[in-house]
Amino acid sequence: MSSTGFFGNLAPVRFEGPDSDNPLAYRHYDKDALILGKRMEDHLRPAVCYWHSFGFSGADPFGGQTIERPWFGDDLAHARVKADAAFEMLHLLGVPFFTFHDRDIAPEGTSLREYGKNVREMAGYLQKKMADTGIRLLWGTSNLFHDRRFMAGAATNPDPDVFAYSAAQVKTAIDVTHQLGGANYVVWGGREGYETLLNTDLKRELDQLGRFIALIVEYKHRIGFPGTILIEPKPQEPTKHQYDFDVASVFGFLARYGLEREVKVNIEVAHAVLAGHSFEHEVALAIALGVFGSVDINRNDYQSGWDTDQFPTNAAEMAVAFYHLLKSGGFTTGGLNFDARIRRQSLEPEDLLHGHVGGLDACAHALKTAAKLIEDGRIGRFVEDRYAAWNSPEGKAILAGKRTLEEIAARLDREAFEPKPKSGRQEYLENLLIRHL
Ligand code: XUL
Ligand code: CO
Repeated sequence: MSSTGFFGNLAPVRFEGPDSDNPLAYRHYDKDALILGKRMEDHLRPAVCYWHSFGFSGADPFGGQTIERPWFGDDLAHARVKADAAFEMLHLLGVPFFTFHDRDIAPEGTSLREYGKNVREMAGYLQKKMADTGIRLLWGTSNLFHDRRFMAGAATNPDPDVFAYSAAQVKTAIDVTHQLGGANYVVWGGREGYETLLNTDLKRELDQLGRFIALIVEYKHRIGFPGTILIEPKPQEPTKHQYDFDVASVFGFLARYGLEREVKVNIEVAHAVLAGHSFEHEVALAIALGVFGSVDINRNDYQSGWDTDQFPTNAAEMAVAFYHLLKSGGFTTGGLNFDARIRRQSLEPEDLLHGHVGGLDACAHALKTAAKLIEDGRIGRFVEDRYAAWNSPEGKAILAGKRTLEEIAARLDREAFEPKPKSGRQEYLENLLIRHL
């Protein structure tokens, strides 16, 4: 691959094993190593995101740009330099997937028509790079939150013209995601929520959003896009309340609009934390409800209260989620997207590599730990034993709806038994997890 010069003489990152002291080597991520009979890369399906990695300028609500990039600029020439650097980084990291918003890959131009033309032009540019390198698209998405036209929502806007504009923009984004063989298409409702109920018709906005997602699903089937449509839950920020709050509320929303078999969730660790949940809770619930799709593996600061999108570092925490994921059979179309950004003081190109190397290594470490827990089998057996009594004829009859409340009460009256509490053994189970780290 020809070098853009941006990464200087940084060499491709290699697996060197847990004893390596090289800060730009993988200590756990060994993509071809077999874990439970499957390559590590095929388990994790890691992806670099375009927006934070190549779009973040370091700006925060208190200050402007700190990070300089040769591709910052609003024309197609800059967009191509950005794409060159992105593919160079994917190559250096040895990561198989990337993700993007329409706005990340192409300049907006002066009209929606020009925007669409730019997005299609850049998709063609990316397609050639993908063919040359074998790098694939985990998902595409559309940015329906940055421009001021979306300030009162995209699909949930009081103005149907904004709904229509958003639909047209999404159509192009799905078209190019399909063209590039994307494994999924993500919907994140950045402005789909409200700032105050004093100006909001909640029911109407939910109906609008339900219709919008249904339009996407209908279109996907019409064009034969084989990927999964994903919704990414987030409780708040930028709006005070986002309708796709968490996995439970997204499931309720999908069920209300008859979409629960068509759409799955893209769970972000940082958003789970903002919702007051743990990452493993969101993953386990999505699996239980049959809507698990993919993961944005960036973590959140536990104190900040806003979305900090940091690279993951805590293998022990992630291992619990990965354990549930592995038990459910692992990813199908989904993967681990690093929707993570370096800090605003991380100015050097190599900081981008440090973030991804450490993040991917933490994920690989968590995967290995989760696999060991499965091989060990004690946690699995403990949970099975814990519910074993439900396999009794009476337990089965209750669940199958073959007992009324009166019949159950009459049995208690007849048999007059006292249930016997059993230890939940949490400390023992937590120690098993730590031992396998
Ligand atoms: C925002 C967020 C988005 C989505 C894609 O918090 O996570 O970047 O992942 O739109
Ligand atoms: Co995200």
